[in-house]
Amino acid sequence: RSALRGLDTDVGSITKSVVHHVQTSLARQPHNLDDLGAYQAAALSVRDNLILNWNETQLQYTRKAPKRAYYLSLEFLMGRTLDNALLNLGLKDEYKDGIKRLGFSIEDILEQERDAALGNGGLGRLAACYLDSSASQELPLWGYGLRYKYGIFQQLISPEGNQLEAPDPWLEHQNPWELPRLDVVYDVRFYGQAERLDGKGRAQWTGGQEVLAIAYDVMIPGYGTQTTNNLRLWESRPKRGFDLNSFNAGNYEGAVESSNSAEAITSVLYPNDHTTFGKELRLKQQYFWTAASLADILRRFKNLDKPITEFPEYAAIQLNDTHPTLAIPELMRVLIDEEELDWNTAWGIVTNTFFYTNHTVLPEALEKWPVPLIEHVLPRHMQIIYDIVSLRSFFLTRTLSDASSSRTSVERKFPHDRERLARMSLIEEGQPKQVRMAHLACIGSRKVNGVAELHSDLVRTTILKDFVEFEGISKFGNVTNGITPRRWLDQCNPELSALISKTLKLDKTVWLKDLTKLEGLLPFTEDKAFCKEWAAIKQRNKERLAHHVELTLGLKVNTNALFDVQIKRLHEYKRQTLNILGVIHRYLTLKNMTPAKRKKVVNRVVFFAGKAAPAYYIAKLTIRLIVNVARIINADPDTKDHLTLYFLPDYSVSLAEVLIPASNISQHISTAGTEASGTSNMKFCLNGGLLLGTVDGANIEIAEEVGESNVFFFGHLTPAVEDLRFQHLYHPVPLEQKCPALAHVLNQVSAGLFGDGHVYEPLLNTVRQGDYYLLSDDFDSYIAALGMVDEAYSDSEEWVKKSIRTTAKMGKFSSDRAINEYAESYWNIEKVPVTK
Ligand code: 26W
Repeated sequence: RSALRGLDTDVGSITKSVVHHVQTSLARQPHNLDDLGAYQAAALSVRDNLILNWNETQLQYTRKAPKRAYYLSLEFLMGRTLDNALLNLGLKDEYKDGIKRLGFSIEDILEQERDAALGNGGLGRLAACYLDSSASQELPLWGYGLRYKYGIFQQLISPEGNQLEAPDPWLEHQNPWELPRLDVVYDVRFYGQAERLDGKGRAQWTGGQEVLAIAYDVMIPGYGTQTTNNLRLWESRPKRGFDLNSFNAGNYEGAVESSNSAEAITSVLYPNDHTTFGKELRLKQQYFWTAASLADILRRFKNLDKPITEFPEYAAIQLNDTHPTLAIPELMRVLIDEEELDWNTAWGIVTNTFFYTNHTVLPEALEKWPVPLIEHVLPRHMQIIYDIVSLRSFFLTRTLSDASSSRTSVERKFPHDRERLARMSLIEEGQPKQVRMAHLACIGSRKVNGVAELHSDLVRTTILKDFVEFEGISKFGNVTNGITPRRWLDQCNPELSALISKTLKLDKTVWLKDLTKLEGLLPFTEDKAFCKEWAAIKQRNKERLAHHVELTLGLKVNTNALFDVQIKRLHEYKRQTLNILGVIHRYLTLKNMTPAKRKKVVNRVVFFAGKAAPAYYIAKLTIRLIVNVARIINADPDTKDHLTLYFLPDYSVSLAEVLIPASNISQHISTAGTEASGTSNMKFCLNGGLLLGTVDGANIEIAEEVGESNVFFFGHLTPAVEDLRFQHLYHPVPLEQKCPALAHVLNQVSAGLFGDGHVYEPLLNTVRQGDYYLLSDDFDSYIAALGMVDEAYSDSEEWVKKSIRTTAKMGKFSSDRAINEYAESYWNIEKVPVTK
């Protein structure tokens, strides 16, 4: 099988093609080549295949002119491409052989590739999974994002245990996976003046700074299809290289300054998630990207020669969180000022084009931009936002035909309810006034969704409650997140994938595209040989991880212990602190045991990995505590056979691909109601790791699928959280009384068991004072749940069955299911088979 067009795919031809690229593209000698060179040549050879499929796909899209969807995301956390491309093309074995003939090993070559890490965490990785699924499902979808020169920072850990940040120069060696499109260029304006022209809301925007947006295309191959979709990333360039007038006046610095500031726009990914900063450069990124993407989408539509009012019949634009919300006033600007449409027609088009996905209900993560900043950077857009608020259409119904006839306003629907008006306004009063981007995204969109059932309920009943009451519930849906089983099972766990194919007697191309087929594994929980093989693969994956730790940290890991993994961005709501305090509790308990008793406990190795936002002090302190706890307990001869702990630096997609298949249990322990969905929970379960978690996000739906007896739940439920926080504030109970076990752990840290206790006071105080994330309320049940994990793990036969059942019930969480829900119930797009 091969998805190739035109190129020969026998091993001989592949070898030839790689050698050809060594000699021509790289201008090097095949007999004098290192792994990096071999990687580059192999990548270029694979790329030739992708390009042919890409061309064919785009040709079909142009010819058939279907409705298309566009996924606007500031982050695409793609990871590595070569292995994925080989698997999707069905050419892994051929290239493996071809590379071997040239004297290289495919494993070593794959390791040469740097991750494309243009994202922070869940939101960016979700976008990457959705691109894979769109191509695999033959759906006409393009991604639009920014081509950051520097992706997420590289994390180093200092000897004291502090996180240090270093830049990520991922483009240092050429990137074979992108095609510069120097001919696809748009002007983007900033600053300047906006002058109103007439009473119809039209205006002219002039002056200021103009910047060029240049397109780079990244090919997205589908699995077992010819469809190869596109991810278009914009790079900013100065419109004029430098200002000759300043140069001639002897002002060299001034002359290069404008070029610096233009290039700055796409220079770096902002490394914070869940906190907003209100930085001008971030606002410029958001506008630069939405303006270029919309111009590109509009140009493509105009080639169809249809009336502009039909735009929503040809384009659906998905807003990945509120980051691209400026696309809403930008489309209004183009339609009114350039296309000269009247306001209502323009608003009708806008509200039939956009779709908004919310990814978090945490208040500090909800974007707000100061009105004076928008006025300064985007004066015309500020006018339009004010017009949406006051003048014209604040909350028209969304059908084009009756836009003007069925005009209703909040005031008319809820007379004299001034508080409601203030709550719903796009502008938050204060010093300065701020634009609430979630409100703008909501009223400017056809539909709004959350990313797991509980989260979507919270969106409907908390942050957008007033909008539900005003616009009706049917606009507010749910699409539970998903993950691509290609990368997150076949690629990262090839042995398990092979065992599944063998057992189901199905080619992997079948079950990887219909993941519910995994249910066919259920009867095999009774098959001893199968269970044994299942367990052996998990064991080998643990050894692979141990090997990685030895290579990178020089430490030997006990692979006979239970592997317990928590890997995600560091954040108080995700409660890594709960985990590390639990580890300390376990350590103290072990210390108090006799050696004979210790021998009876389940041995455990705990892994942490994750980055903290560079300015997030408490999160960084948590890393420091983890590293120093590891230093002490890993060296304690009394306990080190029973409990060890590792913080693996520089968490990435590639590291996740090693960690996830190796886990026995993974932790997803956010305070109830705070984690919108989580997606790594799905990845662990798909790889037969069990889940220890709170009743939050997609954990709930995972438990519904696998059955509560196969997950370890603990902690308070969402409805209790508000009351508990109220009690913390108004009826605080001393920690020693409320949770003595936790109080003892905190005291030991304070007393200096893990180095200078002083250092950790600010972190410990988040628990002692206020305890916003309810560690003291959940600690006892957390420890109890860990005990239940130990007990279950002791019964190794039953554990393997749980593991198999978990994998078997993961069908729902394929991103193919999710992308099809978006296609059908949101975007209204259809498959476009690509065949000649
Ligand atoms: C402006 C700062 C900022 C940056 C990123 C605020 C918020 C974000 C993201 C919305 C945060 C994020 O990544 N949310 C995660 O989205 C995943 C995919 O839906 C979910 O699985 C995670 O639960 C959610 O935390």
